[in-house]
Parts: sequence; C-alpha cells; structure tokens
Amino acid sequence: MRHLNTQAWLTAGLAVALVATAAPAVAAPPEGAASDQTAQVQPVTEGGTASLGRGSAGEGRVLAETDRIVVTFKDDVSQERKAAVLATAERRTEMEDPDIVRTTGNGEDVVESDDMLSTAEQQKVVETIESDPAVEDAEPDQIVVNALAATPASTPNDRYWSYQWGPRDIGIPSAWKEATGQGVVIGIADTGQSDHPDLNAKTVQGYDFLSDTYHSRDGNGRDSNPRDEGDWSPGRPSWWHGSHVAGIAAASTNNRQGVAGVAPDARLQHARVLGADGRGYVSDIADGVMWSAGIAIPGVPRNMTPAKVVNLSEAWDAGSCPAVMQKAVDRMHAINVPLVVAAGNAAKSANLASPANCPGAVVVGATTYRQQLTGYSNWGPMVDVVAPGGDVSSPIWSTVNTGTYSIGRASYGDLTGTSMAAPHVAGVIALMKERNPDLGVEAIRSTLRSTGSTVSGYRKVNAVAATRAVARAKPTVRGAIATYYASHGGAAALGTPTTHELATGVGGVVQTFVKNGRTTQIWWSHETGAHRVDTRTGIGARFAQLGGAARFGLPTKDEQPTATGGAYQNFVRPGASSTTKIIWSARTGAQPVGESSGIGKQWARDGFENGAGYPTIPEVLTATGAYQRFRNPATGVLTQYTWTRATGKVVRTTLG
Ligand SMILES: [Ca+2]
Ligand SMILES: [Ca+2]
Ligand SMILES: [Ca+2]
Repeated sequence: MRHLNTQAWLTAGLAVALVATAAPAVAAPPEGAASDQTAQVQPVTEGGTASLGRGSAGEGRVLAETDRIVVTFKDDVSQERKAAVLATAERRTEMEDPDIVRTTGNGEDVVESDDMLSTAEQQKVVETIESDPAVEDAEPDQIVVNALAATPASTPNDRYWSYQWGPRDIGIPSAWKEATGQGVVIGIADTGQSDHPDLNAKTVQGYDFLSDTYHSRDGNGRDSNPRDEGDWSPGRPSWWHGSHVAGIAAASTNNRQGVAGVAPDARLQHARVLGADGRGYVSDIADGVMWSAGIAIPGVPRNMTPAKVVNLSEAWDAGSCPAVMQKAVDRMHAINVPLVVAAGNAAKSANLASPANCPGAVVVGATTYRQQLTGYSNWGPMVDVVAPGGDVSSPIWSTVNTGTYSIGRASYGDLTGTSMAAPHVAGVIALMKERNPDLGVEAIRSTLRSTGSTVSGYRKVNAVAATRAVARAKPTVRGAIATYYASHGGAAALGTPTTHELATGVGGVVQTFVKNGRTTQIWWSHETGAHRVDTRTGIGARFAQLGGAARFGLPTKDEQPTATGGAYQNFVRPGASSTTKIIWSARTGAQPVGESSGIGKQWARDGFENGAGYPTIPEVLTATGAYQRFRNPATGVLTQYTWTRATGKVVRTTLG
C-alpha cells in the first residue's frame, strides 16, 4: 500500500483494501532468470492445454509412512504362533492392534497396524518380527502414489519458473515429494476469478459475495458468478489481485505454461469479496470466508467443495478486529479451517490492521529475495510467519489479465506485498492438509513456526520441513459414509479406506475402499444420501470411464438387479435435475441413458429394458439431434430412437 493513497479508499472500517503493490511495468527479473528475459517481461499467453499438476513425466513416489508389513513366516507356523509374533510386535513397537489382513499370491502374510508407521517405526517393527525364529523375513509394505503420472520432484517445466524465486525460497518443489495438495481446495477470498489457461482447470465453483452494485461492477448484488470485473480505481489500472494470489497458491503446474503453484494438485475456489477500487464490506468478507470453509450462509447456495484453508490477502486500518470478522475466524477455527491473512503493507504494527489483528487468523508478513523482512511489511508479535512477498528488485510473478479498465486477455505479471506472501503459506498448508485433512489451526500455526527458518527475527515458512512434520493420518470413516459402511459389512465386506473423504467437485464427498484388490467407492451428498459404486462391475467401470461424477453426478441408489438378468444404477448431479441411468446386461455391457432426455423419456414410456431393451451405445449427438440404439435381450431386436432437435420428436425405428 505504500505507493498508494490508501487512506482515501477506507470508509470508517466499512471498506477494505488490497495489500499488493504494483511493481514497475518492466521489472528486473529475479536472479537466476533465463537469458531470454525480454520475452518474459511481457509474457504472452499460449493457447496450450491447461492441466492438473501431475504431468506425464516422472515416476510415482513412495510414501514414507505405511500401516502394513509383509511377513514371511516359516513353513508350518500355526495361526496361534503367528498371533503370538504379532502380539510381541505390538508390545515392543509402535504397531497398534496388528492383524493379518490377507495373504499374498506368494504366501506372505500382510499385517496391518491401526496406525501409520514412520520409517523409523517400520524399521523397529521389521527388526522385532524378524528376531522371532518363526519368521523367515519381513519388510514394510510401501504405498506407491501416482505411479502412472506423478509430479516430478525436480524442476517443473512451467515457462516462468525461473522467475519464481518465492516457491523456491520456501523449499518448493522438494516439498512435493511429501505432498502436492491432492484432495485439498484452497479458498481465495479476493477480487474473484478470471478466465486463465493456467487457472481454469484448477478452479471449482465459487461465489460472488459483493452485495452492492457500486463495488460489484456486474450490475447486481450477490450472485453465483465470482468473475473479477476489474479492481481498478480512477488512476490505477486493475491488478487482477485475486487471480495473482490464486496462481501463487496453486496455478496449473508442470504444464509447460506460465507459472507453477506452491500446491500443484490443490484446487482453487474464489469467494469474490472485493471489487471496485479493491474495496468491499467487512460483512461480505466475513460471509465469503465462512462460505469458503463450508459454513452455511443464508441466501447463498451451499458450498459443494469446501476449502480446507482460506486465503484472505487483505488488510485495512483498524485498532481492533471487527466483531463480524472475529466471529468468522472463530467459526472457521472450530472446524479446523485456517484463515491465512496478509499482515498488511503499512510498515507498522500488524496489531493496527485487520484482519491481522483478529486472534486465530494465521498472519503472514513479507520477505525479500535477500532474506529480510520487506520495508513495507507490517510487523510485531501478531505476525505468525513470514514468506516471500518481494520488492521492486524481486517481485512475485503470477497469473493476471492484460485488461486495465475492462477485462482483457490472460497474462502473467508481477506484484509485491504481504498479499503475495499469504498464498505461499496457504499453499504450504494445503500440502499439510493432504497428509492430515483434520489438522487443527493451532497445530498448523505451531508447525509452521517450529519448522521455519529465522529471517529478521521472524519464522519464515519451510515447506519441506512443515509438510514432513505432519504425520500422515490414516483415513477414517465417519458420518453418513460410516453408517453405510457399517450396515454393509464394514471392513470384512468392503475392506479398509484407502483415501480420506474427498470432495467430488460437484457436491458431496467420496471415499474409496479396497479389499483383496476390489475397489468400492461410497459417495454421499445431502441430496443423494450414501451409496456405493463398485468399480469391479460393469456399471462402476463405465461410470468412471465416461467421466464419473463430473459427468453423471452421484449415485442415488445402490446397483439394482433388473428382471431380465441385468443391473442398473441411477446418478444425479446434486442441485441439478438431469438424471442418468447406467444399465448393464451381459450382451450390451453398461451404457448410460439420459433419463431427462427425449430419448430416455420415450424409452421409459416404452417399458424401459423390457420394451426396447438395453442400450448398446451411449446417446450419439448428430447435427440435427441425437440417436441411441437398444437391444431387447429376449427377442434380439435392435431398435433405434432418433431425436430431432427442430421438432423435439423422438422416432422409433427397428433395425433388425
Ligand atoms: Ca453480482
Ligand atoms: Ca458476479
Ligand atoms: Ca503453469
């Protein structure tokens, strides 16, 4: 804020300001930048593919922790003797309630502990078990992650990576060996989102919380489109502050384009809380950050993909934290969602800026490339940690837009400020949350501090150490999924969970279970309840193959048998009305029928699979409409339904 007359923006604490500083139009590249810097000063957006963090290069990683040990007992060792060996291991090591969960094809016994074991603990278990004369040998049963497509832990191939001293300064990409933010949504409460090839694929549905038309610039109050309409003020062009902050935390990474994010596999969600002039009401900000965390806000649709960490790169002059903001922080704290805030850029005590002075928030000050607190950063005991915020000689590069007083095209550019420091930390927290989604705010704060290095008397975040310090939590089963799991046989029938409960991206959650190589997913949402999809069956495999929840939504029931030896299952996107039936028979395999489509309705009127029979293909779109074919299993007759868009009519033809 130091280059700007920010006082003019503030209205008695009702409106607040962004905390970034525009760097010179042509910034000196940070040290280590590539020699073709002239081209990089004004980057041009490529039209290439935006992809998720994991590229095709590289190999999978092996988790340091595992809960399983593979034990080879000597021939003819009795079950009682085996149990005695495990009881000894339980007494002498960190193993908890070890059980033999299966026997491998080679005859080894797979022993599972109720807790995750660190590398050192595994070593102790192996030594203890191997010391028993009944045992031939033992070894940790390592967990391999993304063996097919992993983010290389080396240098990402993003074009402007060489400019990104910030992530490198905090230990990225080395930290990606520990976690990449998978399964974690990062909330960005800011100026909203922009159409950007390095962000679009990473972004889930957000919301526009600006309740007045002056700030919103979109002609209305709150709405479901959080597009950034420009944060310019007279005399200052738009910064696209929300896009810049989002890109730092989790831009598409290793996609040979633009920048890399701190948490390459995390997703982004915008709550638009600041608009014209970078201003907004504190009450809208409070609603925005709470909604991001999954807290219900009256009049606003439920957040289908709640964030596990929320970034608020804002600061405004205030002697104390507004009550409405403090309540928001407290409610988020109670559900283990940290609110990461900028310390502010006024070179004064962070105690005099909100939300930095809201107890419970994770407050981030800004450092320079030269390992000092920046001249502009707010300071004092309210500052929990510091991270790269940059200065004129080493600004922070990220995703922006070329527009000045209107929306232009996607681009890359630099800003500096505690606004840029905060999302570095939010990204690191996303890595920590991948390892333990329930990690509490105070555990996060103390881990970030205790693992940090010292810069100007503050603790600078160390992504590798902070992430490694979080014990990988074993997935637990809870809520409606736990009820379903227990009433359908639990571990004996479905196996143990191999993932935490993960957001589906379209509402609700999903958890994966594996037993003897057989995978079951239990899906849950308010609208659909808890139901399973078995990927071993034709229906589950087809569901996954054709796009899964993103295309069909969640199951509304378990797989049901048909009267003619087949099976079916219905799916719906939460909040939407169009349902799909995936129906299987031995002859046709599993195929989807759109129950809300003209063809699906006619098929239903004709008696479903008992009439025209089972679909042989999905609905095929044509220039004039669509068609789909069905075969009756009893008669063998193939029928085609053809829907014509112009007339809306469906014609039934017998093909033979
Ligand atoms: Ca609006
Ligand atoms: Ca809007
Ligand atoms: Ca990129």
